[in-house]
Amino acid sequence: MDLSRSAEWSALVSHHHDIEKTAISDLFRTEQDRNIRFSVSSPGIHLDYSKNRITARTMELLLDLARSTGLEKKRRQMFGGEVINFTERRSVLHTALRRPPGYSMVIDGDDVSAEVSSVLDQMKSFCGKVISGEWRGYSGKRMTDVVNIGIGGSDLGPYMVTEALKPFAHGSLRVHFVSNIDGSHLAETLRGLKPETTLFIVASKTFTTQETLTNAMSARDWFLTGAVDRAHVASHFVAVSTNRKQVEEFGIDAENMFRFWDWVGGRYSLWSAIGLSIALYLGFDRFSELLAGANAMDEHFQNAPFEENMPVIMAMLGIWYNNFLDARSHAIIPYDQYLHRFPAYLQQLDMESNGKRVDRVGRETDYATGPVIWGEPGTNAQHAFFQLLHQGPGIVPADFIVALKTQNPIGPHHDMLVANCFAQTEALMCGKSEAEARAELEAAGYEGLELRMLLPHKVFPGNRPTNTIVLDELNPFILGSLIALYEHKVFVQGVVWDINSFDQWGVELGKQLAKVILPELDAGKAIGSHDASTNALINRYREFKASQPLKGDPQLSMFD
Ligand code: G6Q
Repeated sequence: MDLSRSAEWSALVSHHHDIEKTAISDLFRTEQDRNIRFSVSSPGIHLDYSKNRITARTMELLLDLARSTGLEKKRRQMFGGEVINFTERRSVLHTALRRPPGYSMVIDGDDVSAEVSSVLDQMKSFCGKVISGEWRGYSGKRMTDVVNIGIGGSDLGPYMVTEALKPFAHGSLRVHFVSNIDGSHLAETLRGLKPETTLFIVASKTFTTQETLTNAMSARDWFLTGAVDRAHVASHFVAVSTNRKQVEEFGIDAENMFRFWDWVGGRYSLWSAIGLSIALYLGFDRFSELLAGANAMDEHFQNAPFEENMPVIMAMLGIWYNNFLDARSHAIIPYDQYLHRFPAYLQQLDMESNGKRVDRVGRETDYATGPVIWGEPGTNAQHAFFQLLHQGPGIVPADFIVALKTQNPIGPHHDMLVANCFAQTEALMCGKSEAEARAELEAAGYEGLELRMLLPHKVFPGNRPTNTIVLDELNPFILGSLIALYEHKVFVQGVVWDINSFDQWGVELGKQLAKVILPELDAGKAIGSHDASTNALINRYREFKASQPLKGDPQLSMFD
């Protein structure tokens, strides 16, 4: 289908011309029930999308477009385990990881549901042993610290969730995350930890990722500085992977390996055994609540009519701005410090899924696809980049996320946080007109040339769109739902843009590139096989290395 030449697309183009000059604040004046009409709820989550540049007609046309792309069928195909990730010949079944027990699904002869519940049982039993202290380290002590070693999808989700749900941790284990190949990440994480009480989770779907394997090997060296005997690795290193052979080659007992499957994409894997660090930190019951919350959103996404379907609505609003109002980025502003890693997590989820420029038949699209996702928690963000949201050129649609209940009711803090959140969305919508700015300046005693000089700088154009997502509370169930909401939003957009949201060839390239240069950094003679810039950079580093006095094994000296 030629999306940008379809009747549904053209209808949106002309509708945009019709309402281009309409201000959201004017619509509020004429539509008394606007906030009710443009709000939708699912268990624990309320989305108010009334502060958008939309009318009822806009939503009708956007949903027509969604329907015209076969969204209902493609949704069924995903949930039904069809091979929708066709460039990798894989099903996309992260939703099966959070289905309640008692359903049945067979893919390629494998009983998916039975496999999922067997790994969940293994996780539950392992978490029970580690948390209770039954699982002992080599010196007979219980574990106090868990270090998850993984990167990308094997890091961002669990890290974000454990940060978000800190108040729900049982408190007998600390959790740490090492992802970067920069040795400083590992060194700073291990500082203060003791080998005898540290449990490492090596989390890698492929078990071939350079960063993760190198960090794991260095962690094992550090561990052996205390444990000495390699046999002790068995009680301090476990693996989460699809690659049993590589796990065993690394020296991890297959007994201590938690499986998952190639039908779980890396960025969709926190629901699988990749979430082991979450389950250890919160306890298995809390992890189950996270899964139940995601499942509740799966149900909502599958069953709610498009008009009341939160992921569909958010996706189509994104398409409205991206494709019809030329907004190329989307901000995520959680008014919740516990969600400080949520924008980074969503960057991967969204940009790795929909950052694609060719459609499913390989043609370059003549329409924009995945926007740049960015953001930081409020209120901090207000004191930083909100200037651009309010007065910068163009619009940056933004999601404001806030919880009704705080986990830390200290004096006026939560009221102030909430007030700032609501005030910002109101200000972004209303702006400040030239007449209002002039009146303010005059009241402050400005006149003549000085007033005219200042005036344009004091005007806020307004009409800047936001969604407000109000959570009852940031708890495991609701966080699970919130994450699944964004997963499905990304899915819907991928369907409309006719791209494969589930491969990541751009990431695979990154896994290859450094392999060529790494050995050249130790070459005896100058490198000349790249472009002049790359050659010079390599040679500059080679010369620096050669000028350094020889040390012992750099790997071990880090832990001296
Ligand atoms: C996610 C991506 C990517 C991946 C990492 C880690 O969807 O594929 O972020 O998760 O590159 O890969 P491994 O888990 O295989 O180490």
